[in-house]
Amino acid sequence: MEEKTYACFLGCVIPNRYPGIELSTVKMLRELGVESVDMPGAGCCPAPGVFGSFDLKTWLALAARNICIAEELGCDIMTMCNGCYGSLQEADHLLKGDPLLKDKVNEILAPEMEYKGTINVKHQVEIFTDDIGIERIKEAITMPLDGLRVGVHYGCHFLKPSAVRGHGKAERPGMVDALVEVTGAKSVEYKDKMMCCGFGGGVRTRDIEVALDITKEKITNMLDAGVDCTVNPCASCHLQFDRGQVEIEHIFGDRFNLPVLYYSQLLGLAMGHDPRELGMHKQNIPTDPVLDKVEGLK
Ligand code: 9S8
Ligand code: 9S8
Ligand code: COM
Repeated sequence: MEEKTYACFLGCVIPNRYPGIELSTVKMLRELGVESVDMPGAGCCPAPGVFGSFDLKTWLALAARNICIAEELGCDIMTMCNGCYGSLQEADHLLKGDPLLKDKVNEILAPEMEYKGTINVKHQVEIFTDDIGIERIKEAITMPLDGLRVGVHYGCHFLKPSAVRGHGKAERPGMVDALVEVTGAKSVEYKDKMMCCGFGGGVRTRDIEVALDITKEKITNMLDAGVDCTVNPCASCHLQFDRGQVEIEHIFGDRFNLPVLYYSQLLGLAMGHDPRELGMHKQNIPTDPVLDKVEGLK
């Protein structure tokens, strides 16, 4: 694999709430030969379901501004949140395919910036799968997570709209399941696996009870299938499942205690790292049950 450096797009949730997502991603990618650099001055992506629902022109110009920062760095963008990926990948796709739209956006960005269309936007899952590859990850596993039952949650924006994202099979994807299973864990099938976590499209902001009711249903479906934890590739889904369980207890009285791991945290455990090095102690729901389940962890 040729060595590659990505511009690391953090978005809002990771620096403000889940530093462990950045920490574990940057660490694991580096160990697997992929470097990343900061994006000075980057802002909100902006969130597709929130900004996009109000004003598409503003959404597009702000997304293009972030892409310009990576163009100046000369790097493709790496995202760790489906919403950030959704906004930046889609904005890039629209601008590359429509010169008139590009001119309009550049009028807004001028004179400070100009979108040129010289880089690509990637999701962490694509970097692990396509740049690094399952075989190379397999060689790096020193602490196989045998016996661990995982409920994989993909989230909506990574796969949809499928014509724009281009991963195919939006209803039966396999990418994250394969990345989970290479660690030795089992990706367990459960009811309505492809359902939203409840966060999306501004639902969480508009009506937290409706959002959490959806989250509660997803967690119940996973627990019914006998999972030990849930694993996601999206900072916003991560927040909705982790912080969401505290809010669910507060609003509905149900206490689930289902450990929530971001994908690179799961991989980090399998690559022999201590949970603290992966920022897992910074979360709301204790992740100890995962450590108890796998012999040798802790
Ligand atoms: S940035 Fe601002 S709100 Fe968020 S984390 Fe992901 S989506 Fe993009
Ligand atoms: S947050 Fe992440 S991608 Fe979304 S819209 Fe439905 S699911 Fe959870
Ligand atoms: C979810 C982002 S990842 S948003 O709520 O749809 O904007």
